Parts: sequence; structure tokens; C-alpha cells
Amino acid sequence: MKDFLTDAALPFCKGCGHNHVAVNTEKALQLLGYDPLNVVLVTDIGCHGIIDKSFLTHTVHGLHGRSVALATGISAALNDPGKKVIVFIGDGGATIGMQHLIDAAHNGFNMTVVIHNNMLYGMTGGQPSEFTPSGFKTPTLPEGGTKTGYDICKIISAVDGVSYVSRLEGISDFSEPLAEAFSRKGFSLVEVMEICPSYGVKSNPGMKLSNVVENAGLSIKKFVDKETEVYKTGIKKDLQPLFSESDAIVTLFPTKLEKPVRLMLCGSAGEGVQAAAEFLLKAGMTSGLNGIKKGSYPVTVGVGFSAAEVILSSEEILYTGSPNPDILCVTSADGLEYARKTLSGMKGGKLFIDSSLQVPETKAEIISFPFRERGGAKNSSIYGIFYLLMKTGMFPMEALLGVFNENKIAKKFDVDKMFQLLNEPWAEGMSDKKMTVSK
Ligand SMILES: Cc1ncc(C[n+]2csc(CCOP(=O)(O)OP(=O)(O)O)c2C)c(N)n1
Ligand code: SF4
Repeated sequence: MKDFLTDAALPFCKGCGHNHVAVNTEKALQLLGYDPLNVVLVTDIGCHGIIDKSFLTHTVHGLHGRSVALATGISAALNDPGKKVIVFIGDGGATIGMQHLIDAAHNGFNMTVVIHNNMLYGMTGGQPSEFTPSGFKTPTLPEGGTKTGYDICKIISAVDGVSYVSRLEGISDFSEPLAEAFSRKGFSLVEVMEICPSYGVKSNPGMKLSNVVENAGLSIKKFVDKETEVYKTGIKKDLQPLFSESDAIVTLFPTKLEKPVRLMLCGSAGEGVQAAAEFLLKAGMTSGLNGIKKGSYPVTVGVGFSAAEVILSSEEILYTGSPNPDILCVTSADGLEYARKTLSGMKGGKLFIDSSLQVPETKAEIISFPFRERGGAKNSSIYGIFYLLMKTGMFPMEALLGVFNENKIAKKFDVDKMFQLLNEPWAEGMSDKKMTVSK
């Protein structure tokens, strides 16, 4: 029999119903003869979700209430009835993500949802969920629920498209009914009634799960078991590949860069920060370097800071973070605000900063230049990257000019003027090098 669980102890409190679900899931998958690598377990936020480190299947941890939506995408992308997609979700997550459950059932997505219904939010200290039955007490509802909780099995049974729905009490061996649900094509759901000893039992001393279930009027039974149409992903034929030969970046220039360089550009929205970072990245790549770029900006993209991280390296880039950049270029007050934390962590490196800004305390070498005054706010980042390349010589200036000249921004941009304003004797004549870099 294949192992689906590691040998480590399960992570739940003693007596928690989640333990039984994990063990019975393993048993059910063994009964069906699954290979662990053909199983994708998608867990939700909550105590039940910390099980994913114990499973030897594929595991994906979703946002609270969104695990079903995540599983829907996985199931549609796999588009393979031989793979088993299982969702573990609590009554809290099922409350928060109810619409996802209904939509997944309605469309017949191939998956089994196992609701761990301990009638409260376990991980956050026992708040009631919409499944909490009337009279059931929790630490934050000591007088007990006043409303009947949701009957999820009734709700989902009413959805056209569902193939299997059942409710069971999560005690002793329930691997067979679980295996039945796992074996059905399309959307199946099992609600496992459980207790949370830490909050549910403490708030309801002497409680018996079967009494709570009975008093809540929740039937332990199979609600639906029928053949339904299973969601099938439409495969589009004759799609063009995303990459074509002509998009390839070819190496045209040499570089002497020995160590990876981590750069960060920080400015304001609308001031060309992201474009400047892309020019640097592409120029580095035309110089034979590996590169990555990450952009950060508020959701209100037209206002506030705009920051970009670029890493260039002659070696493969395995870590894409830049907590302590080697070069930081700050061209606006918004950018400086954003960069403050990074700056305080820099143990060296170079800080290129607009002269209008007050230089904060830093261990980086400070190179001040009037980017905004010379280039105008809109072009300050472009001025920034040309200037920092002059000062660092990471790769040939021709590479950056070549990339820049190919872009439509260059058509409305006076490169000669920029080099004059950058005021470097070295820059003389650079604007005559109107090279292009694509194949
Ligand atoms: C959208 C969102 N809301 C709230 C939270 C806080 N939160 C984390 S775990 C949890 C309770 C989980 O309860 P349940 O889904 O029933 O799972 P259990 O812990 O009982 O297994 C809550 C409310 C969150 N992480 N995300
Ligand atoms: S707090 Fe409750 S739900 Fe969470 S692991 Fe402990 S017993 Fe289980």
C-alpha cells in the first residue's frame, strides 16, 4: 500500500476531528489504489490546512475561502480524470467561499471537497461560523448560537451539476464513504461533522457529537449520488506560441561583470521607473547576462511610488529577492519614502539620489545628481539609468543605447541633450551610436 502521510505526528490537538479526516483520507486513497503523485490536495486557511506538510501528495495552500477556486483552476488545467483533486476546507472557509463551492458544483468541476465542520473557527480561537448550530456555544458566543447553521449538504444538493453529496460523523473508520466520494466523476462533496476539543468541547462541556448533530437537525446520509456532466476544458487548436524566435535576445556586447548586481530604482508613478528598469534589464541581457525584473507599486497605479528591482548576473539567478541592493537609484520623494527601509539595511553599495532630496543616513556611497532638474520629472528615471551605467560600467553603454533607441519613448527623447546634461566628458559622441539590438 502506498503511503500518503509522512511518519511525522499529525499537527493537530489531541482528539481533534481533523486527525480522523487525514487518516481516513489516506485509507480511502489506498483503497482506490491512487499513486500519491496523481493526487493534488488543496487546503484552505485554518487548523485543517496545516495538514499539507504531512501529505506526500502534491499540496497547495490557498487563501481563506478560496481553496475551491484554486482547485477549480487546477482541475481545469489538469483536465485529466486520472488525477484526483481534493479540497480540505473548514466550515469557516466554506462560509467565506460559499460562492466558489456553488460555482464549482454547478459547473461539475472534477474534484472532491471535504468540509471539516467543527462548527467554529478553530485556528483563530473559536469564533462562530455560519455553520454554528443554534445553542452551540463558542468562546466568543458563550450564550450559544441563536440561528440554525447552514445545512451545506442541502444547499449543494440543490445545485444542478453536482454528482455526489454526503454528510457523515467523523468518528471511527469512514474511509469507505470517503472513497466513494473520491471515486465519483465531477463534483463531489463530503461534510465531515467533527469536534474541536480545544474550543468546542470546552465551551460545551459533556457534549457528544451525535447529540449536537441531531439537535441541529442535520441528517447523516447520502444526499446525492448521480451521473452528471463533468466539466471539460476546451482545448484551443492552432494557438500561436507565446514566444517566437524573433523575440529572442541575442548577446551583442561583452561584459566584465563578475558578481551578480542587484539594482533597485525608486521613483514616482508616471516617471518611467518600470520602463527604465526594463531598458536596464534588456541591455544587460544583450550583454550576455541573465536578468530578472520585479515591479512594485500601489494598486492605484497612477499615483504614489513606483519601484523596480533588477538583478543582472553572469550566473543563473536562483534567488530573485534584493533585500540589500548593490545599487539604489532614487529619483523622487515618493521613491525615497519607499526606499527608506531598504536604505537603512544597506551595508555598502551605491546610492544614486536626486539632488533635491535630503539624503538619509546610510552606509552606501552617496552620488547625488539633479535628475529631475536636468531630465524633468517624466524622464528622471531614464536619466538615472544612463547616469548610473556611466558611473558603474556594468556593461557597455552601447547596449543600453541600443535597447533604448529601439523603444518608442526614444522617438520623443533628445539623447544628445541628455548626454550633454549628464555633463560627462566620457559621454561625448555616445548619441551617434544609433545601434539596434534585435535579431
Ligand atoms: C479572508 C480571511 N479572513 C479571515 C482570516 C483569519 N482566519 C484565519 S484562520 C480562520 C478560521 C478558520 O476556521 P475554519 O475555516 O473553520 O478552519 P479550522 O481552523 O476550524 O480548521 C480565520 C477567520 C483569514 N486568514 N483570511
Ligand atoms: S484548535 Fe481545535 S480545530 Fe484547531 S487543531 Fe486544536 S482541536 Fe483542532
